Amino acid sequence: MTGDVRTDWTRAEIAALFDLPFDDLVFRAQTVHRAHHAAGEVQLCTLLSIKTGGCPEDCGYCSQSASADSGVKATKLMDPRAVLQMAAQAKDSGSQRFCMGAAWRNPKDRDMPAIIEMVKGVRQMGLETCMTLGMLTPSQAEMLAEAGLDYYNHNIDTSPERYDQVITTRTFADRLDTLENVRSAGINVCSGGIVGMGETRADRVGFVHALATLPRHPESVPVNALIPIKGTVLGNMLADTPLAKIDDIEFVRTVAVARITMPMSMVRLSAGRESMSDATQALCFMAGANSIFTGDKLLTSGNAGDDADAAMFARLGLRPMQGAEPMRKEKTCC
Ligand code: SAM
Ligand code: DTB
Ligand code: SF4
Repeated sequence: MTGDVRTDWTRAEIAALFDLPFDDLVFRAQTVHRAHHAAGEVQLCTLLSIKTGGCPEDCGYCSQSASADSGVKATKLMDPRAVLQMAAQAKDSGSQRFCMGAAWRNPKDRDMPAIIEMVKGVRQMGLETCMTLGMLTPSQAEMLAEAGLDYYNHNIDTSPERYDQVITTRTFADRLDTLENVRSAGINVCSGGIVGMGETRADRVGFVHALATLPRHPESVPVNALIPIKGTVLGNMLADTPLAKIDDIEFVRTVAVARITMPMSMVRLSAGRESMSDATQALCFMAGANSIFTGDKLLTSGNAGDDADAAMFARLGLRPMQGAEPMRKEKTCC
């Protein structure tokens, strides 16, 4: 049960994993983890918001939506030279991957030359490149692949059933279309979602099921804990009902089920670490998380910071992953 990569998981099987006694679930996740990944190694990734705020989409969790009242100021797309400076700093602080995010529904063709310059420049520094720019057409995905983009992040965020309660300006199917365009262009896929948006256990089952039954598992699976941001629909809702915050053990369960169902993927403990104890994070690593965002900022929110992370790594005996993971670039169409 540790060697198989399966894309035929049923919801019932995934629900049964969630239902396991916690010890059994984490033991099984750690066993799968050790069959495919080096124990105690954690990949370090750095995020940069290359175009912040003013986004036309209405994602209920996001501070950058123009429909949120979060106080985030809209900026223009950064100059590629400024992006390269930030990437150089990330490399100096030991990061392996540089993830660039833009608050767009989709990139315009006029944005592509600057984006391509960023991809090429960051890659030349010896960092893995990741972009998250919203929906992509097949030709935009091809352009990014030609520029050498290693990963594209595009989250499914929640279960297919719950999607339209969180976002109304696009559909779950739109999300899958972009993932297919990215895959077909030969770019590695990074796709995950958010836990703690007031969803049910069944939604978490549906969320993992949607990822684990893609024709190929995403190479990276970010699992974010909702950062409840004031002025967003979900931030305001959770401020009114503080008990709705996700239970730490249920969060760890979600990480463990992602690890078991997608054994080869890098499972990233993403947003929300700033408010997690070292103990909860340790359980996430035991449950098979092996990637984090470093630094003191995500896109608009705070992150744990390098000092806190260095202390946690020392406390838990974790090691930063060295070198790039093997690329699996295969075009799936001509
Ligand atoms: N605009 C692009 C898109 O939506 O694909 C890229 C940027 S978007 C901010 C990337 C992801 O960040 C979202 O899909 C969501 O999973 C995550 N995210 C955004 N706001 C969050 C929050 N408040 N808490 C946790 N995760 C969040
Ligand atoms: C992902 O899954 N999480 C990152 C990255 N992909 C782009 C973004 C987290 C954003 C957290 C909220 C903020 O900083 O605005
Ligand atoms: Fe825009 Fe992405 Fe935020 Fe949605 S998650 S509002 S698409 S930046």
